[in-house]
Amino acid sequence: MNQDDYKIELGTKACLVSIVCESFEHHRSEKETKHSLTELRELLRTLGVEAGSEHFQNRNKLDPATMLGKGKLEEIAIAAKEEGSEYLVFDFELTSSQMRNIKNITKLEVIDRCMIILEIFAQHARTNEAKIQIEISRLQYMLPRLQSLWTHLSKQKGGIGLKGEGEQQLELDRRIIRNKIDKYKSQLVDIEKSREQQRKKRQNQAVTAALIGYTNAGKSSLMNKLCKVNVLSEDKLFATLDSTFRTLNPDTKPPMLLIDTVGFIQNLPSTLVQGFKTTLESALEADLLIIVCDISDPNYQKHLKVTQEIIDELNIDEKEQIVVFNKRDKLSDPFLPKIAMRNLKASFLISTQSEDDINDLREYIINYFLSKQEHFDLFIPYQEGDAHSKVMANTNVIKTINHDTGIFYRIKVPDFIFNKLGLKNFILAPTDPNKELLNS
Ligand SMILES: Nc1nc2c(ncn2[C@@H]2O[C@H](COP(=O)(O)OP(=O)(O)OP(=O)(O)O)[C@@H](O)[C@H]2O)c(=O)[nH]1
Ligand SMILES: [Mg+2]
Repeated sequence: MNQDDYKIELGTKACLVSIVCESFEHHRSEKETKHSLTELRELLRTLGVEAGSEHFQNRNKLDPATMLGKGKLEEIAIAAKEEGSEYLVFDFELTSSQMRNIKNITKLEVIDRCMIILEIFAQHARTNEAKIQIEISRLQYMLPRLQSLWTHLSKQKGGIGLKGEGEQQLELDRRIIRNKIDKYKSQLVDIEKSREQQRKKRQNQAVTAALIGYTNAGKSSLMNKLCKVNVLSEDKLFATLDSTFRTLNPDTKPPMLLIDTVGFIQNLPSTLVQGFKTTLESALEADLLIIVCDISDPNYQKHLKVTQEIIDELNIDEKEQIVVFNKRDKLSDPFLPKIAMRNLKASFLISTQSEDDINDLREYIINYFLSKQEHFDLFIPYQEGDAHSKVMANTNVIKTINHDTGIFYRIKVPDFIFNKLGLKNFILAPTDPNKELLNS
């Protein structure tokens, strides 16, 4: 069996199914369940699958075999067939046997939210690393579910059962998949090594801010506008699956870089969380976290919460953060931003469509980084041509005063850069009377 064999066919239609049950470990209120179903609808749209009717059942007790009750499933199956839905998409992770049992009752193809997200990720991955990570996640997801996937396949291929030869084949497939996972993992180790080298290089030569936040918040659009470049931004969930670096301001020294990252979503498949931590690790190197949030989304608070949870999980909660509330052009309630921004230390309300907003934010970020740099006062004799070039090329010159024998400089630069420039001998002593010149 090839993992590409099992795919949701594009252009098909699917019914959305969920449950409200307090004894379910992923229990959500009825309101949250409905919101999540709306998000699932968006995920299906992104994948190119038509979303049909939505169903959920309120239950006191779970049925571990089928989650929802048999009667309810039969009722959903009738509605699905009537509207032409071939799939039932469950908004939570199903086990292999649950999938099989539900399929037996409904006679419809059964998939879950995880599989939808995995499919979207697979469609959108661009770099080799992202592709491999998603392949690993897909295989890990498939491994315990092979049997039910096999039933689906054998039906597709003309009803070959799963007896005898089928069982052997299944075992063989499991082994092939495990081997593939191992192979991909070792490829990833190699890629991560070279990524680590690039990261070290960048850390020494640049300061970075990472754009992070819920999927579709507008991170890539913001990156495009702030850096005046073109990173793919689309009204699709998970348009960006790789970390992309761009220069925010080429005139500052060292250059300031922005990192665009993969979007977050609630209930990310557990197999993907691990894989994608690597992609998000580029945020680990950032000096500043810019959390982007679509304030026009009714669930913006939930989105912020999910983002904060992932920040905590990555152990980067100590980093300095600013929150950028985006899409203010879509807001109708003028009080909402006041409420949203009330308890936040540094926050902005912007629209990526407003040039003024973008300019203000860019200025804030640049000033933030400049404020973190240190002042150095230097005197460099004229004959030290090399030192003058280093100052001009690697530091932000705030002030210069020409003297008979050389130049006084006041520069701003992070100390880790200054220490490497070999200019320490030219630093003016704190008591040097010429310091007054630079202060004036
Ligand atoms: N109305 C409005 N739409 C915006 C604004 N900013 C971005 N968008 C739209 O929102 C959609 C998503 O934008 P992206 O920049 O792709 O979002 P993202 O956060 O990078 O999404 P992922 O890569 O999926 O995580 C696109 O259709 C953008 O055109 C804004 O300020 N106002
Ligand atoms: Mg993006």
